[in-house]
Formats: sequence, structure tokens, C-alpha cells
Amino acid sequence: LPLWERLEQRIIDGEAGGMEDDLQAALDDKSALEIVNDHLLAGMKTVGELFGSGQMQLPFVLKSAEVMKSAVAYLEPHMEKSDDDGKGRILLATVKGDVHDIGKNLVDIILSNNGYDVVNLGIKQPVNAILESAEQERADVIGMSGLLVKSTVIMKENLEEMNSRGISDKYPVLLGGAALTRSFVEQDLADIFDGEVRYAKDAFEGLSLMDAMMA
Ligand code: B1M
Repeated sequence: LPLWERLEQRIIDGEAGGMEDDLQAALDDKSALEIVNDHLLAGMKTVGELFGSGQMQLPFVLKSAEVMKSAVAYLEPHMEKSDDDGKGRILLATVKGDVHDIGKNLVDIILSNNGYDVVNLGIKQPVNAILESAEQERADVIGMSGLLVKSTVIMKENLEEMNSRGISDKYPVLLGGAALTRSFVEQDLADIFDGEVRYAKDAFEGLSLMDAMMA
């Protein structure tokens, strides 16, 4: 296979052997972020389709996810970093009951490389942990990620909890993850939330929304 297809196929096959050589060769022609966006994410998309249609079993999805993570870790030092610093602080978490963190960690990388302080709490974070850390870490924004449909319900509950604690005005909220839609966030959730809640379809929209929220 040609290099670009091979990168994608290695993610689909969960095949780590030879990946670093291919990534290194790819860096001759494309930026690290282009490699992630144009090729590695395409592989993960196929994995999701195969899994969703019953053609791939969970342990193989896990292998693909591990190869994806190590590829991103390999590319990370090659990613462009701005000289900006101290633009604001975001607390990032995958919500309760959800283990998916590849997207959240990409958001972490993009924001960190572009001048934001990121406190990454990790996966399966209950609302109490998120809100307590936001307070302790003096976060400017709370970012929640979730990929399961049930995570969209959890996000709604978390916003309601912020309302009832009277802290919705204190923290603008950024939401992302494949199970969300723009209209669910910008209409349904915006309707029930007393503060500002925004939807980011990808890490780059997350960055521009952070820039807008911190302006
Ligand atoms: Co899971 N999984 N999974 N999985 N998995 C999905 C999400 C699923 C859609 C697959 C499918 O059926 N086609 C499906 C959910 C269905 C649903 O809820 N209706 C699913 C399922 C069912 C499950 C399990 C329940 C399976 C089981 O156990 N039977 C289980 C759930 C466990 C749990 O959470 N409690 C499970 C487990 C796993 C693995 C552990 C094997 C692995 C995760 C490994 C890991 O993350 N460490 C995994 C994977 C890899 C996937 C798919 C295939 C790929 C996800 C991914 O990493 N994509 C996924 C299929 C899919 O998403 N279509 C699937 C790449 C990543 C970069 O994209 O996270 O969307 P994403 O992030 C994007 C944007 O959404 C955005 O930026 C990123 C790009 O720039 N973004 C943000 C994300 N968060 C953001 C936050 C922001 C801003 C932007 O601001 C705060």
C-alpha cells in the first residue's frame, strides 16, 4: 500500500509494527496535525463503522485505539506550538461512565500548544469531581467530552447541577464528542443552562471557541 493508505490501514488493523517509520516518512510531506486529521482519524472512523456494523469485535477496537494513541504521542513533539502563553485555563474531563479519551486528549494537545493551561482530569469523571477541580484549579472554562449517547444525558444533568449550585455564570462550558449534535447543544442544552454552553465539532473549533470565550 502507498504510505498514506498504509497509515490508515495500520490504525484499522491495530498494527503498531512499522508505524513509527511510516510516521517519520510522512512528516517529510505533511505536518503532524495534517497526518492526524487526514489519515489517522480516517482510520478511526473506519474502525467505528466496522464496529458499529458488527464486523469488528471490541478487543480489536481497543488495539486500534492503542495504535492511534501511540501515533499521536509520536507526532506530538512535531506539532506547531504558538509562543502565546497564559491565555486561560480549561478543565477537561470525559464524563461519568465514559472511557473514550482520544478526542479529549487531542483537544488537550491543541489547546496546550496554543497558549492555554489545560487541567486534564481523565475519563469517567463524576460531576462532583469536575466542579471541585474547576474550583480548586481556578478554571476559566469547563470542557466535557463524551462519545456515548448516554453521555449526552450526563452532560445535561451536569449542566443542571451547575444551575442548581448557582455556578453556571462562573464557568462557560465547552462540549464535544461524537454523540453530540450542534443543535442538541446550541438549542436544547442552551435552553436549560443558565450560563454559556458551546459545541465544538473538533479540536480546532474547540480552540476558536476558547479564544472567543476568553476574549
Ligand atoms: Co467505543 N463506542 N465503546 N470504544 N468507540 C463508540 C463511541 C461507538 C459510536 C462505536 C459504534 O458503535 N459505532 C459506540 C457508541 C454508541 C452509542 O453510544 N450510541 C461505542 C460503544 C458502544 C462502546 C462500548 C459501550 C462497547 C462495549 O463495551 N460493548 C464501550 C464503552 C465503554 C465506556 O465508555 N463505558 C466502548 C469502548 C471503546 C474502546 C475502549 C474499545 C475504545 C476507546 C479507547 C479510548 O478512547 N481510550 C473505543 C473506540 C476507539 C471507539 C470509536 C471506534 C472511536 C472513538 C475515537 O477515538 N474517535 C467510536 C466510534 C465513533 O466515534 N464513531 C466508538 C477518534 C476521536 C479523535 O474522535 O472522540 O469524536 P472523537 O473526538 C473528536 C470530536 O468529537 C471532538 O474533537 C475530536 C476531533 O478533533 N471532541 C471534542 C471530542 N471531545 C471534545 C471535547 C471538546 C471539544 C471537542 O471540548 C471539551
